[in-house]
Amino acid sequence: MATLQETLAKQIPGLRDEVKGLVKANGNKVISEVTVKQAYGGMRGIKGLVCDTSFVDPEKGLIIRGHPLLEIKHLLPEEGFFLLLTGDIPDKAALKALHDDYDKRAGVPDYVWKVLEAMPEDSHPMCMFDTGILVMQRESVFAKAYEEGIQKAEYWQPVLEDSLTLLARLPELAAGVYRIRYKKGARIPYTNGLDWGGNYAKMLGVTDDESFADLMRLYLLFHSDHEGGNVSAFSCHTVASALSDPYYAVSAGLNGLAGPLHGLANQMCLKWVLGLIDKYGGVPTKEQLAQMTQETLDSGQVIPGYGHAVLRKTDPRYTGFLEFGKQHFPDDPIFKTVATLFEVVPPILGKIEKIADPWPNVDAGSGALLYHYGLTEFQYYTVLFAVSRAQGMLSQMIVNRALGTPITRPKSVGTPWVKNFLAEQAKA
Ligand code: AMX
Repeated sequence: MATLQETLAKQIPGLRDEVKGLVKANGNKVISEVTVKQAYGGMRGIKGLVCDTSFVDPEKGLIIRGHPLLEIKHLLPEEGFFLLLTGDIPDKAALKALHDDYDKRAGVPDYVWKVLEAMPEDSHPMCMFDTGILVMQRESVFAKAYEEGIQKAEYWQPVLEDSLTLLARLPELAAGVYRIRYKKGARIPYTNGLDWGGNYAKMLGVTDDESFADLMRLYLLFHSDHEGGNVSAFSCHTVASALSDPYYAVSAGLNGLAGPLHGLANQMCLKWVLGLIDKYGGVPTKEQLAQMTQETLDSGQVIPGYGHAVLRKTDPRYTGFLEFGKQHFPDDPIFKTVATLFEVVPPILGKIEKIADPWPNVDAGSGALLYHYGLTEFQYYTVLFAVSRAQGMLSQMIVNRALGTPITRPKSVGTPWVKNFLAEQAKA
């Protein structure tokens, strides 16, 4: 089978023709309407973006290029990246070529470590990770090619180059952030010939337990993409649409991921669960969990790890993590608490009319698994999410540059405009 680069080069002309033809023949057909509520409400549900890498079905959850996530959970995350980008699962030779390519590109430059080591000790790991990415921006081959006058039809090639370099380096950067921020001793070097998730697990240096590497592989696959409209993907998309290079754009997306309603929810979730165990001196009973859920809601806070803007059923990513925990350490107290919350929280949230989705999302369970292996610094958890999500953001970016997607610029209106529009409508 062809390499990633060759596969894309073969696919792109046909993809361009297909989209061009679609728009030419149907450009004025309406696929979505916008209500006043949507305009004021985070544009929820408006179909105004195209994303071919993945789709989130409200009932079934994440579908990557037609494959429901739990049906492909055996894939390595880098196989998932190949799939996101091309729609094909790589065969052995194509995967080996990708691994060899990563091996050649790996190696976070020394100047990055100097910057990170100079940051204040209480810096958030997400800020350090993002900073590391931004500092490497000077290496962007896309930015250089653009300056030198590259043709629009070729943009995707240096964007792919930057993407592969970034992906090759992100596990090392993220592991380095962990070891610097939490004073874990010398950084552990990248190992040539080891897969992406296995390498990351090794460089973190948390445990030698091989099942931790399996968890990392699962984690890095599960968080990789969630269609185009979530905060990180959409932010990244908007920034990249200005032809900012992948370093700038991924960093922008990850700044959104660092919000507590998005990727930071996994940190918040574990903090909440640990607080529950601490309060009750062990695994709380169902009654105690119900009481604390109610108290958290009454204090005006959200229950982290529950609810979703698109999903209306249990997130299959949560189901996958729950299965992993049940298989490897069903009696771990934190895992047990997380599993019991699944029985307790949805009926309570389900009774609150305004909550559209009472079910657990990806962040409800992942932290308990990481904690079990000794990765207890939960402020760090969003960095793991970030390494994974970079694969989705970059795949979407490469496709968009291949298609020549223009700069993002929706129209905004003011409240007087809305009032006037409604008054005119009432008259008509
Ligand atoms: N606990 C308490 N209240 C919740 C809730 C939860 N888990 N989920 C939703 N609500 C509330 C909202 O805060 C909102 O209240 P408001 O009208 O008073 O502001 C109301 O219910 C309606 O919200 P919604 O339409 O159901 O959800 P949304 O699309 O606006 O927001 C999300 C989705 C994820 C931000 C929200 O469910 C939430 O805050 N969940 C907790 C945080 C979390 O787990 N985030 C991670 C999401 C997955 C990810 O990106 N990693």
